[in-house]
Amino acid sequence: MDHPTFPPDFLWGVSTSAFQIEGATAEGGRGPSIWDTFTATEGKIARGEDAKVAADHYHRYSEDIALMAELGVGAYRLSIAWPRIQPDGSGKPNAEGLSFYDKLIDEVCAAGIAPAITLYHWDTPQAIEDAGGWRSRDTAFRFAEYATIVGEHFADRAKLWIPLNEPMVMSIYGYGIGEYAPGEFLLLDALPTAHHQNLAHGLAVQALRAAGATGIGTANNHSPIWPDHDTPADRAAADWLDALINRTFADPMLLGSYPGQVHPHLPENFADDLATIAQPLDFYGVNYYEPQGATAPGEGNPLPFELRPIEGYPMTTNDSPIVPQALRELLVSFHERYRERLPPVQITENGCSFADEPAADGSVPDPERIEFLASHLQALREAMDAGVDVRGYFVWSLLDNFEWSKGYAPRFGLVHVDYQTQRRTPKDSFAWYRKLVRHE
Ligand code: GCO
Repeated sequence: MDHPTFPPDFLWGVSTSAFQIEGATAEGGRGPSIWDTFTATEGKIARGEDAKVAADHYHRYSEDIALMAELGVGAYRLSIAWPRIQPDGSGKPNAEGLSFYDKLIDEVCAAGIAPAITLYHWDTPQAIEDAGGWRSRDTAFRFAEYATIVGEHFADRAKLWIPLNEPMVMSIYGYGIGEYAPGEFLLLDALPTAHHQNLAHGLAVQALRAAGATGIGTANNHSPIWPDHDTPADRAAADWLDALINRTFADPMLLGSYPGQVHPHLPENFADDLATIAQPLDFYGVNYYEPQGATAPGEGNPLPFELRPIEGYPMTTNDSPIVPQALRELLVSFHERYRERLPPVQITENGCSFADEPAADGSVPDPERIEFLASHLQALREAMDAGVDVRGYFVWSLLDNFEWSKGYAPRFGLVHVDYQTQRRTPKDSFAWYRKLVRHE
């Protein structure tokens, strides 16, 4: 499968997150997170699965770094688990937690790979949640203290920094509809959690800069929103959904404002925080998976929109429609909306899940993933040709891992993980991506 060409200094990477691959949830002084609580709650995770072992990356990181070195990637996006650094979410750092990430990050650097550190990938320390979590403005300040500890410790080694991964998913899936931890069902009353995460983002950018960090950006999940029919009602619903999942996060960070639709649902004093949130960024990270559909709400629906499945496209096993051209549409729309306020873009996540069954000869054919990656890179190239300044691309994910409430069934890795034996097997897409990264 051919692929388009990219600039020689284009940054190729892979992404993972702590809770989804590390395991060792009770080792190294780590405290409990909301995801430990959520996975221990009956009925929340498919097949009752949990992440106590996951891909055992905590013990096997050397093997995984060797796989990245074999790929030849320029960067590795990992997340640092807040509950490993501050088991209760505040106070003195846990030396064992810092030591684990020192060893991991030093080995990544020794392999000639640049670390891209996400400070927070949803694993809120349970003690912070017990004190209100993202419903509480105070959490933004606890997060900034955590950012100072990690920034001061790793600023000498990290190439890129992402304060929070996908605050939209935490707000909507975690607090709005409860599909993810902490499992609240607040609907639009969840919007203060979006604002407090945006404030945490701004405070963390300030803390990282004070610690001497450079290369600071975001990793926001964005989707083009398509109205079900081209009618005023469906277009209004789509505009509301676009305001909620895209602009409630991008606008404060890039424009220093919120879309009007959400103002009534934000904390009263939100405007006081806009200057703090709109910190200048060195890059804007976009996680892209799929477009979303919206239609006018039916009778009795408390929301101003209804989600509408996008039909007529091939699907992944994670129920995502495969629509590469929507990535181009998204990036061009960002370029037009934010213009000179949009810093250089990194695609901090793009990937897909399929069954990825090992073949009799021990290989793991995954032609659908090769097609997915090639077609999305083609769309990315077209967005760049249309003027969007994209500097890098990170595949989600290096390894098969714990896919949140869906457990281990969705396999996103370039590398297959046998969860019984922890054996790693590079899939066919691994060799395909290796060739692309090495310009072979
Ligand atoms: C996300 C998260 C990842 C997911 C991936 C596949 O974007 O939702 O960053 O943790 O595992 O996107 O759904």
